[in-house]
Amino acid sequence: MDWIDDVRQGNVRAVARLITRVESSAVAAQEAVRRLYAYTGRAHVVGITGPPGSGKSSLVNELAKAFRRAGRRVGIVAVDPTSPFTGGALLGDRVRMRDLSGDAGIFVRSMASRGSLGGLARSTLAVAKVLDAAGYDVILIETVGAGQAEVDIATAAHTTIVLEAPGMGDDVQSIKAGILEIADILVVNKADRPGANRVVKSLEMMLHMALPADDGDAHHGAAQRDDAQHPFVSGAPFAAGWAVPVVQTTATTGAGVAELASAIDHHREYLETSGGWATSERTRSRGEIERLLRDRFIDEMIARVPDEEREALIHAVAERRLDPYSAAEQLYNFAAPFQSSSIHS
Ligand SMILES: Nc1nc2c(ncn2[C@@H]2O[C@H](COP(=O)(O)OP(=O)(O)OP(=O)(O)O)[C@@H](O)[C@H]2O)c(=O)[nH]1
Ligand SMILES: [Mg+2]
Repeated sequence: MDWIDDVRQGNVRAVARLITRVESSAVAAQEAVRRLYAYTGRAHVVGITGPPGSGKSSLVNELAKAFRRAGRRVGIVAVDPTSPFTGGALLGDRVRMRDLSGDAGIFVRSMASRGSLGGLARSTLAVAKVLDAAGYDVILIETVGAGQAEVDIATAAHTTIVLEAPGMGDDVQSIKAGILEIADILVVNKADRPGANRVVKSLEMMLHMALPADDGDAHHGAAQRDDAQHPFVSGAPFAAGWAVPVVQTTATTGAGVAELASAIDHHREYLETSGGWATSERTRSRGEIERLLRDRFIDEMIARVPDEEREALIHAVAERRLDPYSAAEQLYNFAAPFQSSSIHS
């Protein structure tokens, strides 16, 4: 039969095979998403970002186990992992047995973001869609919290978790102001370490200061993200609002992980009851289309403009013989692939 049926039935080998194909070629990714997209949209996509070494992988391991205990199937995508997932330890005995019978409850895939312009690997979202279509209920995407990756994950996920930990260059100053705009849930991991309370306090203070004077609602996360571009349809306000929780965890012992798992579930419920889920889907769709377009433009440009000419333009800009706008315009005109002028939706 067609691979589609195998993937939709959650056949682990078929899923693994398809993901390998999706990762290896943009054409394969396109084909896979085109055929599977109609079967996606059920999974809760959760992004986990934070500084290197803050415990993202350890926490994702523990979260996966917590969701498994609740009978949920979990897909994990780690972008640019420097620390390996624990593999065997990840799968509890029962899960491992089911894994053997071909019904794995946890699927883990690591990928490098190398070659991608933004922070997310090009194929990350396609891989997440394969897992969604394969029936994984929760998809955890780990990315290191740095620049574009952070922004990308926030537009790609329904729920964005930002991790902090004590002893990471430490102190309030090291916590970037921008995280409040992307975080739906803040986590202070390594709660067993000295200084954890101070990090919690700093975050709570930042949250408090960020709260607008009276309309304290309709403020955070997906709501705010989309609101910036598209005012809500009137009559569908975020009545209850979402108060960003600060959760303390110790990934090495599992302490606080159940609370985090339930905060994640609450955020989903909040999105569903507030209309935020649909908003989040639009935000995600917009972000993804933009990323795909950007990638294609760059690909097109690279394919059409010989390396030497591109390098010559770069040199000219570096040496102030040409300004960057003019260089970009030349490349754009060279590569612009537009021919057709009609759009179908
Ligand atoms: N004490 C303590 N150590 C922890 C905790 N969580 C993780 N660690 C340790 O911190 C180190 C980094 O953990 P990782 O899970 O690899 O962190 P990460 O954020 O995934 O790291 P990168 O992927 O490299 O950015 C490991 O040695 C963990 O064992 C915790 O809650 N308490
Ligand atoms: Mg990691």
